Formats: sequence, C-alpha cells, structure tokens
Amino acid sequence: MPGPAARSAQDPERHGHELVVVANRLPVGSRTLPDGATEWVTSPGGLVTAMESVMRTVDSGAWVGWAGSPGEAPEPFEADGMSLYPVHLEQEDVERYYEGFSNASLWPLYHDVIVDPEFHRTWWDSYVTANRRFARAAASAAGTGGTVWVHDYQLQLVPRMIRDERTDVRIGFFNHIPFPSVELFSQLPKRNQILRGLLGADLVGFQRETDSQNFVAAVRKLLGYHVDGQTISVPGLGTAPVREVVAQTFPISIDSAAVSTLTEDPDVRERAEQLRRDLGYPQKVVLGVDRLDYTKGIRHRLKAWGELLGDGSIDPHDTVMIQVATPSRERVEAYRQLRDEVELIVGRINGDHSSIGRPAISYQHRSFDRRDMTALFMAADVVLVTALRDGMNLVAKEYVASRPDLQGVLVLSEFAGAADELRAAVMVNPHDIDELKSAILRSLAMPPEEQEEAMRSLRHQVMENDVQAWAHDFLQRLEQSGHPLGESKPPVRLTGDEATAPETVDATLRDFAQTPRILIASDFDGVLAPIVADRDAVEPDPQALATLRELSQMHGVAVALVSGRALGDLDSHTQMPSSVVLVGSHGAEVGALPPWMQAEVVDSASLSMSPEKEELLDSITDTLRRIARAHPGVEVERKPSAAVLHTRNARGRGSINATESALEYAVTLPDVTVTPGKEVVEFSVVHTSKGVAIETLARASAADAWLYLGDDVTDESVFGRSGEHDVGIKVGEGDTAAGYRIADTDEVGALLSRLSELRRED
Ligand code: GDG
Repeated sequence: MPGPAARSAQDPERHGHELVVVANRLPVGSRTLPDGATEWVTSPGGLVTAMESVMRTVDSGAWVGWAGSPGEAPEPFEADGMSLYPVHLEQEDVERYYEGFSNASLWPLYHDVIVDPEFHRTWWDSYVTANRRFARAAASAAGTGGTVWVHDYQLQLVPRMIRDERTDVRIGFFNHIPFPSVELFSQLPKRNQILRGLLGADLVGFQRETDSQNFVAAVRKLLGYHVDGQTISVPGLGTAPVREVVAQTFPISIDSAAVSTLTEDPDVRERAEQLRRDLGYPQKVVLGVDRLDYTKGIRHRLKAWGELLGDGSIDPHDTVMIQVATPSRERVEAYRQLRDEVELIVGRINGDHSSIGRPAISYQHRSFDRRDMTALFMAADVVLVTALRDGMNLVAKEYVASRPDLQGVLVLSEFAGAADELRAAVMVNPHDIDELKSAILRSLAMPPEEQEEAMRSLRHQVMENDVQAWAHDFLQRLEQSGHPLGESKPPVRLTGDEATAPETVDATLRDFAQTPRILIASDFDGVLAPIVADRDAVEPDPQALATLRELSQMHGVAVALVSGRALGDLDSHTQMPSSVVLVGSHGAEVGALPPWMQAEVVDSASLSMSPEKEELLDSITDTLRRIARAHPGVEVERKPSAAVLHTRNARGRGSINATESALEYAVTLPDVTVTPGKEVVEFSVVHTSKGVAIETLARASAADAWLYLGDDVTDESVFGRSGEHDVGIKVGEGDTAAGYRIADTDEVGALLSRLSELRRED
C-alpha cells in the first residue's frame, strides 16, 4: 500500500510540518550585498502578501518554493518562525517552466488570451519536471496526516504528484488567477493532464464563482467525471477507490487591519504629506499601482487619461496621475513589449501636457516599500484599477483598507475578481474608453459625502473579510473534505490488512443481534463466493446462503444481497427465496420485496431508464465491445442500466490497456457514472450506488440498524454511510470506511452462522 508506511519502514510516523505551503516563490528572495554576502529580503506580490500573515497563526509551518535565482538551491532555513525549503531551478527550468509554460502559455490563456499564448513541448516537459521537484519537497516536508496547500497556476500538477506519494495528507489547491471558460481552456495542449493534476487535491479553490464553474465544466466536459454541484467524483484506476474533490470559491483578501493601522503611523502620514508636497499640492491625485502586466489594463487607463488631458477635461496643473508599474517578468517577450508601449505612451502624454518640473503622469517603474505604498494610497483621491482580467486584485482592497478617513474613490474594472465584493466602487468596463473617461471625471468630482458613503460600504467588506478569514475558511473546508456532505467519499476507518480481534467482532454481533429490527445485507462476489476468472462459474458458499435464507425467515430481520451483477444473473447464482431482497447493478435494479417491506420507499428512490438513456447505453456498449475486440480476453456485459467492461481474463498488459482506453472514452460522456472496480469498469446511465440501495432498504424495512459485508470499492459507498448502530464489515485487505475487518470469504459463513445463533438466542 502506498502512503506513510511505504515511505520508510523505520519512520512510519513523520515528524514533519503541520502545514506546508507550496508556491512558486519563497516568501523571501536573496540579495547579494556589495561585500559579496547574501541577505534574504521579503519579495513583493499578491500571494506573498496574503500568506505571510497566515503562516504566523500555525504551530509548525513550512514553505516550499524557489528562492529566485537559478542554480544550486540554498539549504533549508528558518525565517519568521517558519521553515523554508528552497527548490532548485536551473536557468533552463526558469526559461521553460516559469517564463515559458507558466507565463507565456498558461498566464495569457487563463487571462482570456489578452495576448496570444505560445506553446512549446519542451516548456511542458520542463513544467512537469519542475512540478515534480516541488511535489517531492512538499511530500517530504509534511508530517503524518498534515496539510499541504499548493498555490497557483505554476504548480497545477503538484496536487496529484503529492497524492501519488502521500495518501495520508490533505491537499488543497488555490488558483490565484482566473480559470478560463471551457472553450478557451480546451485550447491548452495537455489540458487533461492539468485537470488530473488539480484533481489530486481534496479541495480546489478559486477566486470567483465563475472560475469554480468553469473548472467544474471543464472536468465534466473533458474528463467526463460525474459532477454533483461542486463535488467531482474522480474514479480511481484499478482497485483505487473513487475520490471526491470539491471545487469552491474563496475570494482572497489582505491583512486589512495591518494596512489600516499603518495609516496611523506618524511616519507614514508624513510620507503621504510629503508626496503631495513633492507634487506641488495638486488639487487631485489619481493613482494606479500594478505589476507591469498586460492584464492590468494600464494602456487602456493611459489612453483614457491622455484623451481627458487632450480634450481639456482635465487640467494637468490641478490634477496629477501617478502610475506605479512594478517591474515584472522582464525576460518574457510580451512584457518587454508592454513596457516599451507603456513608456512610449507616458512619454508622449508628458511631452504634450507636462510643464517644466510638473509631470502630467508621474511614472514609477520600480518597487516601493509597504509604508510608501500605504502613503501613496493615503495621498490618492482616486485609484484606478482597470484590469482587463484579474483573479482578484489586491490593490483595490489595499486602497480601501488605507482609507479609515472614509475619503477617496475606487474605480474598479468589472473584470477584476474584487468587483464581486466591492459593489460600492465606481464600476467600469475598461475596454470602453468613453465609459472609463466619464467614470474618472465622475470620481474626480464626487462630493465628500458621497465618497464617504461608498467608502464606508467598501470598508465594511474589506475589514470584515480579511486574509486571515480567507485562509481560515479554506483550511477549515479542507479539513472537512474527508467528510463531505451527501454522496461522499467515505472516511478511512481501517487501513492495512489486519483482521479485527474475534472477540470484538463477537461482541458487536451480540449487540447487533439484540437490536429489534435489523437489515442484514451482503455483497456477492468476493464475499459469499470467492472471485473466479469465469464469472459464470462462480461458486457461492452453500452454508452462507443457507444461513441467509434462515435469517430471512426470522422476525424483525430483513435480508438483502447486493451486487454489481445484473439482477437476473444474481438470482440465477443464488436461488434465494422471496423473503430475500436482491439488488443488482450496484443498486440500479431492485428485485421483488417481501410483502412486509414498504415498496413505495424503494419505488420513490429508484431511478428509471428513459428512451434517451437506452440509446446512450447502446452506443456505450458498442464502443466497449470495440475496445474488447482489440484486447483478447476482455469481455463486455450489458446490464439494464449499465455496460461493464470485464478485464479479468485479459492477457499481458491487455487489462491495463483496455481499462485506459475505457477511461479515455469515459471522458467523452458527461452524464455517465463511470465506476472502476476490481478489473471491471462500469458505465452506468443511472446514478445510484450500493450505499443508496442499502439506505433505501433500511428505510423500507424500518430497520433500526444494518449489517453489511463487502469487499470491493463499490461497497465503500455503504460503509461510508454507517450510523452509530450499523455494522460495516470489510472482507479482505485495503483501506476501508468499514469499522470491522475479517480475513476472507472463508470466514463469512461462520460469521453469519454466529449471527443467526445469537438472534435465535435473543
Ligand atoms: C495575483 C493575481 C490576485 C505591487 N507593487 C508593489 C507592491 N505591490 C503589491 C500590491 C499588491 C500585490 O503586490 C499585487 O497584487 P494583485 O492582486 O494586484 O496582483 P498579482 O500580483 O497579479 O497577483 C491577482 C493575487 O494574485 C492574490 O491572489 O489578487 O488577481 O493576479 O499587494 O500592493 N508592494 C510593494 N511595493 C511595490 O512596488 N510593497
């Protein structure tokens, strides 16, 4: 079994970190001092700003990331109470993984192709290799049962890579940038690998509702996985169980209180004052703060500004614009071009409108420290956020947090994630230059009372929903991901293969036997009958079947056999009397009920076939038959509401190849539940499970508790639903949500006999 035990026989308990953050960059970067020594300095950027404050709240936190310079990585070190694990990237990795696939393929594609994405296969190869390096570092840093939180588009393969090494950790992924519509996402070469990579996480978080919806739609359309609301069922390969992954929206925020408090600092106030003084006390200061990135709409903003100056709507003697354009990704061609264009426009505007010593636009192509940044926000009467597409945009929130005086106007693009929350901003479509111009003029003319009203509402949003709350919500949801609501991934209660102590099982059976009304149910293959190569030659244990018949005659006892087999098939192999209920096709077919059971409960729960579903099933069966013909020994079974590929008798790699072909085909079928089991893949056109069937039968028989015996992944849907008095018994090895385990089919007969004996005694 993979997981902690497989990692090191000597060290089954890992004393690693409780929370490991994985991001492309470490929260610090190295700087070489004039004397040759290096020092670590905090690096700017949205993610760093956000996570810094979160890390302070955990006991043992680690951060895995790149230190910022290519070549040999520094040894792990401590900073600000957390352990930093630098990942090494060679110059070629930086060019291909980071500047290439991350920033010249994914970034433009995810931002609605504002510039054309470029794709190169060597970039992809490097993206895979680099992601593996981050994943390895994270997998070895996390303590047993720890939490790993992976950030952003550069590391989308990491969740699955960690999952492959560590089954014991919870994995969350947060996408800081937008997730594009399925039409755009479909252009991405290797799109399915990206989706599978992300689905290694338990929880995938996005900034906006539309991002979550786009992701879920892509998974549904491109992988064909079953989706229920925001929960995605990810089929496991081979005998791996189905996993449930939740996609949810968590709008990121800032350390609002810290920013707001900084405005009270006399030194920061003085800097704000100084700024206005340096600008010659203009009547109005308009500010833009962005990484120099084409997504931020800097050109659109400058165009609008230039036109306002040109047509005389704004007098450069009264009103000054400051544009901070923090250097970014300067080795990527599109960014070099952008810088040239922006500087050309700024140069032209200044040439046309500046007076000597007083620029129309004060253009700052550099970074400012946090205090200067706050001073800028305090000095600004209007802040322009005109992104063409932006995951969230923290600048918008920082401006609001910097204005406890309730003055200032935020102009906000509807294409920034922040627009969903900051409704009281002056909203703009930055593509509409006329609209942008009038929004700027309106903001400049806004009376103080109106500013106050809007700012009060904005501050309410930003101060209440800070980055601490964001991280807390995300981690709390991640914590619950083992116990999602509804049709969910069952929790693992037993691992390995050790059978439960016989006396424990006996005591449990005794309690159960004393329960007034009980339902006893069992899977067929692998429980009542050993698994055999020829499905038709199956030989159930006669003693076990006889005991079940006997039990079904007892007062207050309902008995059911539940199987993936078709109902008719199950009937012919078991020859049960009418007092035993038969459930076939994983719950999709329920046989006749004894008269005392409430048939209407079952009727209302059953999912029926429609002519469209019949047609779909015909075409699935045809395709599976084609796959079977290509792999000798593989068979296809047609059930009333499902088609099943059986690979048990395939030769050589036939089983794996046929399964892979079937799962590849599955991606084209959005409304089909695909359930891989032990050398079978079932394509069901109705959505039910053994768990739903048992729950329904328990209600129909008014049972106070149920006992269920099962061996397969499909039985986990039953075990996962056990209530306090229910008894789930796993037959054989493997992780399970059942509370008890017996070694094999040989023990089933004895267990049922004991139960029958105890019930008779009662
Ligand atoms: C990505 C998403 C999402 C900028 N220049 C300086 C400086 N900054 C700070 C800002 C702000 C941060 O950098 C930029 O954050 P944004 O949100 O505006 O944008 P991205 O860098 O593109 O971030 C974005 C974010 O991730 C978080 O999820 O909101 O949508 O694209 O905090 O103030 N800080 C300092 N000096 C500068 O010169 N000190």
